[in-house]
Amino acid sequence: MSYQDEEEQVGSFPKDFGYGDFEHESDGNRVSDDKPRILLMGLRRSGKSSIQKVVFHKMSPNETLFLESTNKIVKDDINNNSFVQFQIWDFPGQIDFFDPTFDSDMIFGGCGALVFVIDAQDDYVEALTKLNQTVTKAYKVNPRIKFEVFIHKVDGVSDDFKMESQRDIHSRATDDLLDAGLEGVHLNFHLTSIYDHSIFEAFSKVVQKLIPQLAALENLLNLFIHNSGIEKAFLFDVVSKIYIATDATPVDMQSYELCCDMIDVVIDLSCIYGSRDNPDVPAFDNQSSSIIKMNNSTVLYLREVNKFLALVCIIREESFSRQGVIDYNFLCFREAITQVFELRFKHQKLEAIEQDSDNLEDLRDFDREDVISSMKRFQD
Ligand SMILES: Nc1nc2c(ncn2[C@@H]2O[C@H](COP(=O)(O)OP(=O)(O)OP(=O)(O)O)[C@@H](O)[C@H]2O)c(=O)[nH]1
Ligand SMILES: [Mg+2]
Repeated sequence: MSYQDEEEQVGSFPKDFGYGDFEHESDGNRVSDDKPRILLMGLRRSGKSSIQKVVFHKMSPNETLFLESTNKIVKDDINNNSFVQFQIWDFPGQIDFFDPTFDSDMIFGGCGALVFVIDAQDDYVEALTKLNQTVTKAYKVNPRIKFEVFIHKVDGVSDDFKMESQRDIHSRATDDLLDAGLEGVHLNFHLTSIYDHSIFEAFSKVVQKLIPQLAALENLLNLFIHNSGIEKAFLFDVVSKIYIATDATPVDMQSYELCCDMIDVVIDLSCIYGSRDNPDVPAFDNQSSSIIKMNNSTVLYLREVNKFLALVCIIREESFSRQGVIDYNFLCFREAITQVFELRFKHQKLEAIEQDSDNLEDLRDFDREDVISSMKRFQD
């Protein structure tokens, strides 16, 4: 088995708006151990490469029709120096675990999440057998792997069929694992399609589980929305449009779609008009912000958090009349996020386990002490 580097230009991905300098930092064959790895596996033509190109390289879904079958493991470094740091390994569909060149210790050893893609428009019996083989093999090498099953291409099927196939795949897959003696393994299921936002939502959930600071980020978002009279807030990775954290209120797909669309509008407008005079000015910078008033008395509010992250909030119009409080609290929030970053970098340098847990304590303390006291309370 060999590896190849991701090609330089993929589909319609605009070169001027990507992960920039941090992209492809590591050299081709080096396996970087510090970054969690997400493996994309599944039968041939199930849609693995399409998912990777659409989510991380802005390829339009229709262009995936022309993708060639993958014949080697393709490594892609998603390294934007923020919380979203990992590698995606796109596997060929015909992978054979019994091939002596398949180094399962190396492949599954440093793996954070294994995404297994099943084509819902096809007969999935063979896919379930492969899923079982894959999970069994991977779990033996590394029991900490998060197993995520994407029931994919659900754009072409009815809602009833979606629900029925999810139920059927879920029960068969878990029964097969029990038969194989793997009681402790938990599979997460997601209904996905590259033709809508479901693939971004599912990938958001996969990526979030790999962010050790997730609890701290959620905590900050909760504090921010409660103190600012905000309905919902998402912290977005701007390039991929996956949300790396949100507050504790439930996510509804429509709100997520609205916020994704807002990012598109802001980036597109900035690309067209923002850097007209100076092409070196990035489309997203610390001046980036946007307010969109909807016709249902809500406001969408976007603010830049850092080079790669944006906060997008849904706010009731009457609450937005206190924009001063929201803006002030946003500055506290941004400052707190910066501190989480700094702690993260410190954390990455610490090797001893005791030191690690001390530092995690720091993170928790910092949430309560610093931020609560600095945020202004929103009052009706
Ligand atoms: N309708 C629909 N088609 C999709 C979706 N995702 C991928 N496809 C199509 O599925 C076909 C196969 O996609 P690939 O991404 O090449 O599949 P793969 O799993 O990488 O295949 P191998 O590299 O051969 O293992 C392409 O024609 C895609 O356009 C989806 O969500 N819905
Ligand atoms: Mg492929």
